[in-house]
Amino acid sequence: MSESKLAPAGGRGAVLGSINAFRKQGIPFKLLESFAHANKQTGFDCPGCAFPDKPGTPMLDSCEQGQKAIAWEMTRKAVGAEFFAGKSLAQLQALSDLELEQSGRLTTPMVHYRAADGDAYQAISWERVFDLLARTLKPIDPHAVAFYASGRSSNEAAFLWQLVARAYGSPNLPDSSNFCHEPSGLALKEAIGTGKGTCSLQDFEHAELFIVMGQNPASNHPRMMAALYEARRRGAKIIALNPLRERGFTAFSDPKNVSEMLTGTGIEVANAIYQVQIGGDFAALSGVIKALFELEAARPGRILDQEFIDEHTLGLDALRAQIDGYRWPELEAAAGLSAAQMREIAGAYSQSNATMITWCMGITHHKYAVDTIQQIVNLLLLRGNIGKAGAGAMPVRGHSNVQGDRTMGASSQVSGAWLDNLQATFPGLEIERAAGLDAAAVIDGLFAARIKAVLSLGGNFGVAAPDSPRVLAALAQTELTVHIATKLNRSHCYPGQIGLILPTLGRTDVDIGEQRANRVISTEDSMSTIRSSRGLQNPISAQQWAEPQIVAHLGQHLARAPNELDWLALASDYDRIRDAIEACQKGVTAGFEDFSKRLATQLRFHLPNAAAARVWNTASKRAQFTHSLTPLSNPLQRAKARFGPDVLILMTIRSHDQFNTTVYSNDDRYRGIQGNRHVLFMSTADLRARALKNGASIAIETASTDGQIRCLSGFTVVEFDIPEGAVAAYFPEATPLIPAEDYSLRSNTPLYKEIPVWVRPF
Ligand SMILES: Nc1nc2c(c(=O)[nH]1)N[C@H]1C(S)=C(S)[C@@H](COP(=O)(O)OP(=O)(O)OC[C@H]3O[C@@H](n4cnc5c(=O)[nH]c(N)nc54)[C@H](O)[C@@H]3O)O[C@H]1N2
Ligand SMILES: Nc1nc2c(c(=O)[nH]1)N[C@H]1C(S)=C(S)[C@@H](COP(=O)(O)OP(=O)(O)OC[C@H]3O[C@@H](n4cnc5c(=O)[nH]c(N)nc54)[C@H](O)[C@@H]3O)O[C@H]1N2
Ligand SMILES: [Mo]
Repeated sequence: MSESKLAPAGGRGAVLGSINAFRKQGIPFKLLESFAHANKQTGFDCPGCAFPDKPGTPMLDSCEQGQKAIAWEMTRKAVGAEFFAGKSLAQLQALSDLELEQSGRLTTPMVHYRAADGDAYQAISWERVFDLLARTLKPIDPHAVAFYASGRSSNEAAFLWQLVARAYGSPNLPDSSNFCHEPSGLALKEAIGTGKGTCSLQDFEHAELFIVMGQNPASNHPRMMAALYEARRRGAKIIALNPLRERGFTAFSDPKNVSEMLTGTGIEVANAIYQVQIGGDFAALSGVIKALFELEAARPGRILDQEFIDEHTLGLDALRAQIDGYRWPELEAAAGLSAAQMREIAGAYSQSNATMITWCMGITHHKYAVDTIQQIVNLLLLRGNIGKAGAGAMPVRGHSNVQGDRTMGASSQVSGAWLDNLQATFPGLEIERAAGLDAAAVIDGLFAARIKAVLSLGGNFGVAAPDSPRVLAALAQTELTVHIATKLNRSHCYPGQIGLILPTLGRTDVDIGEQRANRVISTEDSMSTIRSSRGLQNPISAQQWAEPQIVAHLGQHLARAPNELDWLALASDYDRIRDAIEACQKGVTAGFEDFSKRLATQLRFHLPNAAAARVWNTASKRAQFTHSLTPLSNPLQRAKARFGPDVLILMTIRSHDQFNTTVYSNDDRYRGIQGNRHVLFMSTADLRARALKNGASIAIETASTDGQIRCLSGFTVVEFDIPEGAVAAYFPEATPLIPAEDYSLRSNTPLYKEIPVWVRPF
């Protein structure tokens, strides 16, 4: 569909989308009403994305995607024992992701025994769950067990999760960050000494220029879209680097703007969209830096922030030498942009007094993600754009509490100081100190049958991982799989010898059940705001336990020594968990002093960010310009050299109607797609070169050298405004094409967005 025929992003469509979501889930109007009057400050943290919300705004705000996430969690539909009765695994596996999600909330603990007669999940009491877990896990080498966490749980649950794993003896805490912003944390930590974004919500009000890279905020961070819309209205400039002209950038209407709502119009939010080649960002940034050096040479002393550079940084000369070595034709070919375009970006950048660069998965899901993010930092440092109002480096996180999970130590790599603090706070436990396996290493371990058990605090590991059919099959070969989950998903359909599905409360649910005090939980958003969160809806089943309760019972049953810790007492009062968190953060993360008290009285507070205060916790105590040996080529150039001229580069992306592996519908309103998720977006030139017509049925095959055949048929090709040589398809449908062989350098993030493929009619 041509861009002009599409309605603007946001606006009327967004409001209708929210209303429909609640209606479809059968959520009573009365509840919605009480909900509408609740204030975000006292209600729950949105289970959608990690972009902060404005304090004081109502729970039902204008974010369509947040409302969808809430509505789908609040559904009154239930998946109880009756749902599973008589259903074989094959029958469960035959359900689509949408059907699994749509079946409702999990309400009863379920178990599947591979060896038993019959092939259905059966109900099991909580008591038996923990006996079974203790019996099964105790004989296994803890290093053969993985504790995966998705970023939806609370800080309190995540803290207990890593404590249980380490007390049991397993250092393996892979998490959804390994699939997501891992390169961002690593790159920032090395360059500026802080692994988190340096901006706050106020910075959005002061920035003069935003460079938005590899991100589709209209679908995935609508609250950021609204902030960009406001910024554009006040005169800030917005530049997007993206192979696609995402709808939010070309036309967006704020659902709060009545006249735009009534007329169905929107404003062009981005001043310019540069359709960079997939994986061409390192070259594009290098070109912009080269152009900036050219400007500086023409107007010495006027372009770079020399004072900042002298006082705060190291390494500019090496960067300059690297950039000088790049020639414009090479930069143009690798970036997929012209020298004039890169000079244009540099021109806009040189005129802005406060620039923020934001990025998401279009940057991190690549082989050279760490180097690319460090090139972002280089560009920012050249004009002192870190640690001043309206400026900064802003990785926009995915899951609502993915940043918090990491702060809580739910990661395979934590500092020695953290482990020391855990040990000192819990002297009765024997804390495992070894470095653990990340998600990529766990996948390898599953393939090699070294991993015997996988426990998941949320998420859909087998589908979120690359090479999903192989990972699901490997999960089914383990001795034990455990899923603490709100909703049914495909990973649950591939149990190990013993498979458990344990129903839990979500953010929207009132935390009742066992006697517990201070039942408010906390989360941390992408801008390091810790906030309290309290559910508003009564759970649909008393068998849904709160996450901290489940994890504490697990700890109690896995105890290596009697009386090592009274886990249940610890989880009986969430302030006790928070007091333990506070003790463990001493000397590790600043800002947790008086945690419980401040959470109760202030409801939200910020963790300080050293880099934002121009304190550089790097080895040199300076911000570091980084130069790298990254080859100046993009994935298409590299793939053509290996696989021949017909190869294309595939990126797997989200539609407007999904949350990660959770699919809400088969439509993608903003890209004009209806009723089909098995589509491949392709340029006119590539269609012609293959004598394909728009709408043709095709097969896609991965080009790889590992001997595995990965091929998907039944896809429809859609003519789209995308660079020649680049194609796009939705995740998780296209995930079986992604080899779990090659990962992002140093950060081990799967290469979800640079898959060499061939496309042919089918
Ligand atoms: N409603 C909703 N909200 C979400 C999610 C969801 O699924 N649904 N998921 C959450 C999570 S966990 C995350 S991580 C975020 C994801 O948020 P995004 O990163 O916005 O999600 P993707 O769809 O993966 O989009 C990647 C964008 O990068 C572009 N891109 C791909 N490759 C390249 C490249 O090489 N260079 C550049 N410059 N651009 C590229 C694509 O065209 C696309 O616009 O959203 C979070 N919020
Ligand atoms: N091909 C491809 N693959 C990708 C990506 C991509 O762009 N392309 N993106 C990657 C990214 S960025 C990410 S973050 C990962 C996401 O990977 P995951 O986090 O593993 O996957 P989700 O789909 O977010 O997990 C959804 C499930 O979480 C459970 N859940 C939801 N809320 C709660 C809760 O409050 N508590 C508990 N215990 N469970 C809950 C539900 O059972 C639901 O089915 O996927 C990655 N995979
Ligand atoms: Mo993510």
